[in-house]
Amino acid sequence: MNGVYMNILESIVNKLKSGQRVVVFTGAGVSAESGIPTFRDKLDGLWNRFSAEDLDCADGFKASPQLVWEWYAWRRKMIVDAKPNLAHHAIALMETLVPEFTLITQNVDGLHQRAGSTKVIELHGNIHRSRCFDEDIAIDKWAETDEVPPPCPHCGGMLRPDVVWFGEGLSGDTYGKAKEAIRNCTMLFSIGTSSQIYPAAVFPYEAAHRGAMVVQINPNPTDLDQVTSFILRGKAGECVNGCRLS
Ligand code: BV8
Repeated sequence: MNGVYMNILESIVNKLKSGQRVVVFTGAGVSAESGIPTFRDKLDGLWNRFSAEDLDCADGFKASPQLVWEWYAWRRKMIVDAKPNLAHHAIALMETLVPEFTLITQNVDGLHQRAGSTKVIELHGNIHRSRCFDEDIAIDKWAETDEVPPPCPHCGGMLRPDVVWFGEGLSGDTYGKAKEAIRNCTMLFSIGTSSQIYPAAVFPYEAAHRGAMVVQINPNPTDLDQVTSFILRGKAGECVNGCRLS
């Protein structure tokens, strides 16, 4: 690693070591090295004739509940077969080393929790849970039948994934906790997100405007570059590992 990069890492680690209130904000890029396609990647095979926005909304589900359920089942199986990567593990380690730590993720894959993260705010829900489309109650366990989508064990209505679709509001409690963490943080790492989806995309800007050090980890430029203190232009697994506190 060249001297400039080492100086940047040193500034970041020193800030981390001086007992900061840290937020890590992640998007699909943090799971890319686990083999999970990002939303920027063309969906594989069967799905490459759809865009995520077609499938990732209540209208898409009402129009084709079987197709949308199968899309999520395909993603869920890929995620179950995947493993958390170095970035997930490094973020879980950071949680144990930093006195005040919050992980805010846009991802629904649960890989942060599988790596050991516990202080996780899942802004957009979790693909491993379902909700009854009619009663709107969370359903943790359901019988996979030959009906697709499977029936709600309570009322027999259709199940849907327990995720926030486009056009749906985030849960007030989840959004409120995230806002609180952003309001108080002195340092924010934005890792693997194109910062295009609202209202989540506002969080790093709010942190920067409140004077927090914002570090962006992304192999590609994003709009957030303009307000970041440091940009680590690389893959999450490589960069977060470079910021090892130990
Ligand atoms: C809402 C769950 C209103 C489902 C998802 C202004 C304010 C509020 C809303 C809007 C607004 N303007 C527009 C809207 C509407 C909309 C929106 O944001 N649209 C966009 C297209 C402009 N927002 C909404 O609809 C939200 N709801 O506001 O409702 C409301 C309010 C009250 C009451 C009723 C209604 C809901 C948005 C949530 C949608 N659900 N996910 C599912 O997953 O199936 S969004 C989904 O897409 C993800 O969760 C994530 O948020 C987003 C994808 O973004 P990223 O994670 O950043 O991934 P992406 O692929 O884009 O980028 C990956 C990045 O990683 C890249 O930069 C790449 O370079 C980088 N990368 C690649 N490899 C690596 C890497 N980085 C590091 N390492 C690597 N190896």
